[in-house]
Amino acid sequence: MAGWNEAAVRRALRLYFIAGSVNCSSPLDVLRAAIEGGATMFQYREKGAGALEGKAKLALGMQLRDCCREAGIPFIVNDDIELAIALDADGIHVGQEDAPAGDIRRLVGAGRIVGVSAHTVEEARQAIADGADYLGIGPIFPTSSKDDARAVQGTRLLEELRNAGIALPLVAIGGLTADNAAIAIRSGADGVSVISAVAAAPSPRLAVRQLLAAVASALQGR
Ligand code: TPS
Repeated sequence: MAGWNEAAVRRALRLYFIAGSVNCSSPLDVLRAAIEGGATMFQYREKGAGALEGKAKLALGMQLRDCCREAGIPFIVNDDIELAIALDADGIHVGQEDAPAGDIRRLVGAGRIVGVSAHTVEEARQAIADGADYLGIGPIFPTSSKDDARAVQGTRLLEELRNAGIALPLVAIGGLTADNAAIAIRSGADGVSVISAVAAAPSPRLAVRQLLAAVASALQGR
């Protein structure tokens, strides 16, 4: 199994696209376009009203996984440990409401990426102690893509974590677009994670390109 060291994870977080069948009518087409645009990582998140279950969830996951494999970008499964293992995913992302990160790390072993959503410095420290490879920090701005999203927190936590000396790869999420991505990067994020800015864009390929350009120039100026 591929080894994902910290530098590789940090690079992959630059433009982390998340989607499932609830976010767009053809996730596979949108993923292909996002990869053409330069997406560096993908999370299969099959959640919300009308989300696929069982065999249909697995079947779409296989297609999306194969697409990521072909492109050489990490394929991450949201929340569902059984699915992550069934799909031989490169990793899994869990929130604070999901299984504890320590349990997830024990179940998936050292070879897979474990990502954890954190909303406070305490949650971040716990996730790191539990063996997280990266943290998802947000929502930075208001989001309509997550029903149970926490309160908007701006860039405060990103700054707090970096000021506290936490060096783990961090990805910003929540309402991010090409117009505001630079703020998150300047505040300490290694990249941005998006659903709607790409999944609902007229051209997902162009949306990714514009996001990447914003991230790259903000990283340079840091
Ligand atoms: C890496 N999460 C927080 S806000 C949000 C999601 C799915 C919606 C963003 O949509 N960090 C990572 N993965 C996750 N699944 C979460 C956090 C949870 P939009 O870009 O449309 O605002």
